[in-house]
Amino acid sequence: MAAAAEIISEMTSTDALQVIPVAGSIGAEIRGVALAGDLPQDVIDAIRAALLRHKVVFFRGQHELGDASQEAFAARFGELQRHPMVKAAGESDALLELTEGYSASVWHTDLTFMPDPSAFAVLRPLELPEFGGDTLWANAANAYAQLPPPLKPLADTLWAIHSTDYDFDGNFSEEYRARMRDYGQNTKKHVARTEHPVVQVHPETGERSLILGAWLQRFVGLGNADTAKLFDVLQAHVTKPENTVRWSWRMGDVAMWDNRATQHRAVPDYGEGPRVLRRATVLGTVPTGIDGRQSRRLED
Ligand SMILES: O=C(O)CCC(=O)C(=O)O
Ligand SMILES: [Fe+2]
Repeated sequence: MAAAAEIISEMTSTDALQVIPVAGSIGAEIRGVALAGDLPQDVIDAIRAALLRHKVVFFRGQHELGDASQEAFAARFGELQRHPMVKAAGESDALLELTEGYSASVWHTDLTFMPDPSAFAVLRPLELPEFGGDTLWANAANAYAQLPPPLKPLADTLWAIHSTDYDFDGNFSEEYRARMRDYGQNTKKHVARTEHPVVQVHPETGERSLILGAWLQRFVGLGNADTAKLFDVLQAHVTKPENTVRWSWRMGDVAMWDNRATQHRAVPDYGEGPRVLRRATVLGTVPTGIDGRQSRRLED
């Protein structure tokens, strides 16, 4: 693997930092950094650069990282975003806990029902099953870049309504829904609905990404049947295996992804668990389409 390693040179505190791609389209492991420490700004900048390029980065052996230091590390990349519906985990201020009860086992981009979905997420395991329970990420920028030419103009003009209806349609366990802040277990209610461009321009890289995912309820101007078929056509370009990376978790691992250029999902192949992870989320900006129009929250 040494040949594949990009050693980030011109930096002082980052001499030990290595960025090693782990798949062809997306994903790199970063070695030589302890996330629980008080990291110098050039290390944070190097991590951010690797993240923008590789879309998801992985760190091993971060056993020192706890709730507070996970939050503190994430906060180096921007303002923390609390989940709008789910209480923070344990004593933490802003961490979302993912357990067997919360099935993230469908492809999604986080928080797309919001007008300002997250920019970054930092995820670490607290308990892992003996086998299975991997996480997959897909490169949404490559998916757009590699769309067959006749599909590009179609995607370019599409907008979609993303809604929390998904959360109330039986997709999450009762245990999980019971943890939803201020909402009754069986309430069917729009907590948030937002209209987003399907092709979004990344605020930092300028790359275009195909943003779809589980909260996408309907394409604007199309009914449910056409939405379902067109969704499948576009989504297949995002999730094809060669556009993804699959991570087999070990204790001490940390994954961090750029939510503006990816989708991800858990693989529920580990029986009854236990499988517990905690996520810190960094607030993003309001997405912009290629014509410069921005996403907008829909009122009921
Ligand atoms: O449980 C997983 O592997 C993925 C969790 C997830 O979707 C998230 O942390 O945003
Ligand atoms: Fe997620």
